[in-house]
Amino acid sequence: MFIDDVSFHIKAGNGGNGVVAFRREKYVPFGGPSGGNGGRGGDIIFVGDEGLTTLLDFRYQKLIVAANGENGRPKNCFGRDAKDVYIRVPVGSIVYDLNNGIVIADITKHKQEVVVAKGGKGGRGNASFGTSRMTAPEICEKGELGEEKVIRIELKILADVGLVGFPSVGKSTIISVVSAARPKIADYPFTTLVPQLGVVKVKDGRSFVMADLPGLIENASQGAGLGFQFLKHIERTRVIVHVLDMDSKEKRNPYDDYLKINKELATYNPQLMLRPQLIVANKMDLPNANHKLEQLRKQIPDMPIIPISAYTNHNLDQMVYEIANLLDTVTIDQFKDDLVDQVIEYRFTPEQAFVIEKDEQGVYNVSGPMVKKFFEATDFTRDANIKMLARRLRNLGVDAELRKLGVKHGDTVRIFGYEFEFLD
Ligand SMILES: Nc1nc2c(ncn2[C@@H]2O[C@H](COP(=O)(O)OP(=O)(O)OP(=O)(O)O)[C@@H](O)[C@H]2O)c(=O)[nH]1
Ligand SMILES: [Mg+2]
Repeated sequence: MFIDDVSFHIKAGNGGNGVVAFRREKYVPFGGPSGGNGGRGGDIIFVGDEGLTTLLDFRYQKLIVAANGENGRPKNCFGRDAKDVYIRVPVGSIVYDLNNGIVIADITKHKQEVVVAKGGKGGRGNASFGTSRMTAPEICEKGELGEEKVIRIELKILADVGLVGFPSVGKSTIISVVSAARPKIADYPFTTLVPQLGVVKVKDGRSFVMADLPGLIENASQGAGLGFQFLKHIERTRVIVHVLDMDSKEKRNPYDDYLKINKELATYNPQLMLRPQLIVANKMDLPNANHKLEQLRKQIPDMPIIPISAYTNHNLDQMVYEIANLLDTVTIDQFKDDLVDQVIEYRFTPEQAFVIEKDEQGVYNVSGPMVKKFFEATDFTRDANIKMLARRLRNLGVDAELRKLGVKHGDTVRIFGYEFEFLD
């Protein structure tokens, strides 16, 4: 089965907590703070793998988690960092964050690595807070939470050239004679159910990747046949090779086929019509083929048409050569815009400051990623930690901003659901 669209949950590891501890050893006169830091939570990293061609492995996947970092321990022992989790995905995978629809990874190369969920940093233990003025700090941080996302992976296979055409025109036969790919070949429609990739070597040393795609029929762009699911795979090819059967048993005419397939491509995505196209007139060994080729040349005088027979291997070298020449005139970047609407490089949460909003009850709501980070790092069971949070918010400018907004002694300030009294 060919699976090219899956969604599931991912959760990177939380950072381990820092701890509070003091050294109390027999012969050490001044036992200082000795609580170690927590370890880092594991990242979830996607890696491009050219050996994979479908997302089948993810079919039953609901959740991928990375382990949490270990908590810090006394005697300055740091918690161990958790192992990162590496997940292999096929080259051509586009990863979306379903919360905002943004593309968080576009895996286009073998072994390309992208962190799709970042593990939390470990919290600091009290040993990290000791200074000459504060020799016995009772503060420690909780580990940062690992990122959690619902993602969708869409696979759009990557090939230089895509073979398109009606079923049974000979697409699979062509790829089988010009590359090492061995797809199933038969004279019934929709023999090919899964895109097949093959590397084609040109005699002059050039090479390119060809994709044999399942056959298209009229209204494929509306979902007829298998077409729709596979039309998207054409989007990422640089050159479209349009294969025509020059003597179809089904009494179809090559020119009509040509128009119909182009109409489906245009309906699916008008940008596809800007893609360089080359017509391959196949099955030239059949009796009526020469006559039909003459006609076709008159009907489409401005398009290059290459007559071949995949069956007798006639003219294959020329076909391969022409495809390679056409490929040399286009770079994938020319199509970048219509490939993925909005690609962003993976970035850590922007550490912007904070937002304060006053609601009808006169409560000041403080939010923002930085505040959230401090808040989550706070272990509220220790007074010293709460004081540290207050100090951090003050340093961030939260107090000053609250005052600007008119906060008074005794007013309520809400931070992520927790309410505090503002004390001046
Ligand atoms: N006579 C002749 N028959 C051919 C030629 N190329 C392919 N065929 C035959 O046409 C039939 C269909 O070939 P396929 O390669 O499976 O066609 P396809 O376009 O991949 O078809 P789908 O996968 O169903 O879309 C098979 O019986 C082939 O043997 C050719 O050059 N000449
Ligand atoms: Mg086929």
